[in-house]
Amino acid sequence: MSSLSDLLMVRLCLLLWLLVKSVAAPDPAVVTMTVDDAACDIGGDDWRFDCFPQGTPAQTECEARGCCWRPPLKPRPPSPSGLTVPECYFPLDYQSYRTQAVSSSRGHGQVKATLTKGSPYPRDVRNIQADFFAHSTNVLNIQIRDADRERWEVPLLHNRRHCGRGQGSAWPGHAHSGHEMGAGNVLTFGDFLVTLSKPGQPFWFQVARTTGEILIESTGGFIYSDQLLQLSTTLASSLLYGLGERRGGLAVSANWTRVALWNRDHHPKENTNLYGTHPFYIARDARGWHGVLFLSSNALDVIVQPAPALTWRTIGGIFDIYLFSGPEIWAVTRQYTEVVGRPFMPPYWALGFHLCWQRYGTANNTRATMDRLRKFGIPQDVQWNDIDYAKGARVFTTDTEKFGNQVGLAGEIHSRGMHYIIMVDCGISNNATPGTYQPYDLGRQMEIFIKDLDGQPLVGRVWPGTTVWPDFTNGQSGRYWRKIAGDFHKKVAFDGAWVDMNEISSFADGSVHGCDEKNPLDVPPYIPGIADRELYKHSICHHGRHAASSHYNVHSLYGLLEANATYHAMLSIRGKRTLVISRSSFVGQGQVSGHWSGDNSGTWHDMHMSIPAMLQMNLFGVPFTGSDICGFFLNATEELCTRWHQLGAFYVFSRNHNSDTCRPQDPGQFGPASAASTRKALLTRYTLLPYLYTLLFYSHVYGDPVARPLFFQYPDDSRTQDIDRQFMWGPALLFSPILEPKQTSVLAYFPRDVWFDFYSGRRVPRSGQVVRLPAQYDVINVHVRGGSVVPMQSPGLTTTVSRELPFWLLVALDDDGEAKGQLYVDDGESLDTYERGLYNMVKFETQKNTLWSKPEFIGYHGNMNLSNVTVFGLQDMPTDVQVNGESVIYQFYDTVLYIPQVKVSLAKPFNVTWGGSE
Ligand code: MIG
Repeated sequence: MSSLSDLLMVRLCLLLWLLVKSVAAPDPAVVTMTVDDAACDIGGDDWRFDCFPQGTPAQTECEARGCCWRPPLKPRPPSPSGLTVPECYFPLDYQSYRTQAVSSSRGHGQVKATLTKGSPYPRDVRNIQADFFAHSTNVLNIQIRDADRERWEVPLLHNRRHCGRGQGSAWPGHAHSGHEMGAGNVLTFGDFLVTLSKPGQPFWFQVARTTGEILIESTGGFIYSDQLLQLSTTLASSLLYGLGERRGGLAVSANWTRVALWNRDHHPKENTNLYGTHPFYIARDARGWHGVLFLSSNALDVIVQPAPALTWRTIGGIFDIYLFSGPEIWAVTRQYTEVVGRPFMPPYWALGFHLCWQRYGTANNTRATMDRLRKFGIPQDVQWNDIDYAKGARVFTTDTEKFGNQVGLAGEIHSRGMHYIIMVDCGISNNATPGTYQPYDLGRQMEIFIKDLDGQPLVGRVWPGTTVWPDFTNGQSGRYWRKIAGDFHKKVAFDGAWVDMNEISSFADGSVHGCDEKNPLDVPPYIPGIADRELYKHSICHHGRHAASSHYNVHSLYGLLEANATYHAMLSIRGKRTLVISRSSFVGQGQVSGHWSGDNSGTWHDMHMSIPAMLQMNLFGVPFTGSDICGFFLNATEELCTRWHQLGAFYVFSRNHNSDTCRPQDPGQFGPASAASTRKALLTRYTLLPYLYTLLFYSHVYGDPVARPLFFQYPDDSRTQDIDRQFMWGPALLFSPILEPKQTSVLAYFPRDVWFDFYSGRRVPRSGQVVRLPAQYDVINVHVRGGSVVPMQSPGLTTTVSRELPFWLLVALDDDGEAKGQLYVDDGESLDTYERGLYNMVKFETQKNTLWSKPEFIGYHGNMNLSNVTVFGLQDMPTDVQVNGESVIYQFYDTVLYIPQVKVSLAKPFNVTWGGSE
């Protein structure tokens, strides 16, 4: 890999070359195809930007594109994602657009540029307009549009101006951003310094922080054609995270990685596109961290190469790029979620344990699984039913003959203090007798379905046979969905919805009639490196018509739009918070739903991969995420399933789900030893729910990840960079699960800090290194960071019970004897409790042998009883312990102080002191 000075050299060369060329070059609109030899000496393989992503071209084909064709200087085998050093690459002087004019006004800079060299793709955009907006002090938005006509633009659910062409004044806050502009082509927007190309020069830009660090700089062959848009930029370092939904390690390797993004019903597998699209990365730079979002709903290739540099290549829409200045890593996720939307606040019950199986088949079998958990004393809050509840798999119907009494089942689940979630597929059967299936009849009447070219609903095939799909970009779709969900809810009182198959997934590729091979929406000139290299494979035709645009443009947004409609329908039907879990996801998904990682398998590898799957979604502002515990496909062994429940007990979204082809795998299926282990892990989870809920609250308000990679908490410790076998909840808890068979111990890395075993309070003797921890069959290692106050609660078998039990506090002291923490409490289900002030926020601080509570806001009047305080990390046994000045009983073992009868209300200030030795 190149050293820093090499990189600087290359950048300088590139810049000089561009300047020289821009002076010397003849007038625009001349399409020359001769390639200057010197322009092909670009300073090494790492800087080759692929000019022929279709495959390996012949030299003549390559040179016909005005590109350089040379074997790599150092040939290398393809990377795991199939890339290697391109033979055909852009020359240094590849000029596609020439700058015509640069202008700026407060908070806005603009470049107009004109095509000088046609790209190899049909329908180049001739005149482009690049707008640079200060979205806020720390968010810069770059939009490059066709100056002459409108193109597809992604409508974000939140905080987004109206789609419109080029007007600068855009959205609230814009006009007030109050940032000063520099002179000429160097502009200042809040934290950003933007340098733009000058008239006559090739179109080019660079974004740095005002503190000097270059974040991105355009390079390597800019293309803006109708169905191929490409922009390469330098990267500030080769350490970057994000770019999902993607299976694999957390960090994205800069060693020729291609991440293809296109929502697809595909079981999680490395190096292919999965259910969701999140073209967002967080990268290290010279000062800290910054983030970049490439907001596109069209199929994408993202290529990362060792220069380090990154290429965004998409097949529609406009260039719409957001930069987030950080510089702290947590600031990046806050800035990102400020733009794309912050996560919904889940109901408290959603934090409990969830259980599902695709093959219960009947209400009685569903009840039996809950009974089995009860028998073993295993907590459970939510019972689910898959599509087998529905008659002929038609959503919003219940199969009373086959499935039995679903209405009664829902009632019984509620009477147990539990909640009920059902599957809601988006494919609506079109083959029922007219007048018998309201979702179809009403949808036809309202003309709600996605249309084929002939104006009739586009027909594909899912579980109920042939189906059509609601168009959630249709202005009436919310009303439609609310009506059919609401009518069904009058019978079966479900509390949340599981939206599946919404990539869109169809068993008939394209439609029951296939697609139109000649239609460039179905078969575009270039298809990114997605599975099967076919856009509509296992989906619907991309010429399909939505109110907003073609399916070609809307496809990857569909799951977000459906989840949004479902979320709002459920809120209005129940008048309370709900839980929507969606398989397909897009930028901003966290506002309306959680996510599970789809059809994984019962293998140790899948279990391991569930950790980065959850952590990446947390970085994307979709905290409520987990994987099917024990795996969906394949039979999980007792050992795997036992270990998996230990890990899954600490997914933010904790659910065991299983396919219809597998043996049952609920936690009661594997005998007493396994059940006891699962019970223990889940009781630990339930004990920690007040802390988890507080984290979800912070996520709702600030967008902070709930489950966190170690690097997020310790970004300056390079040893945390690739850790994906451990993870944290917020800043206080560290989980180190067993991820391999036949182990009784686990290697865990402890960043330099104070750490205590959660169960015993014993301090981990060393940190800043890997430690071997015992992990018997019924143990998952959980550690608490010294310096934290963790709010807890006596566990119950449901949250309905546990919410009424007393709170506990765990005080883990750091080396100065200090600790801090927060507790957020509300009724767990009313809407907008924070926004309406119906909550409590209590802060805790420990200093000099005293724990103080500070109720900062009290607006909720339910259970706030505190019964126990435990302190980890004391040097000496106290001789007296007092609560609000009154001596109380206590116990002391080793370095741990237990105070069992605190008996105060967390809604009022109190203090606990453990004195004596001073
Ligand atoms: O084609 O509803 O990922 O969790 O059990 C399979 C049946 C359809 C896929 C989901 C899975 C669910 C299954 N669904």
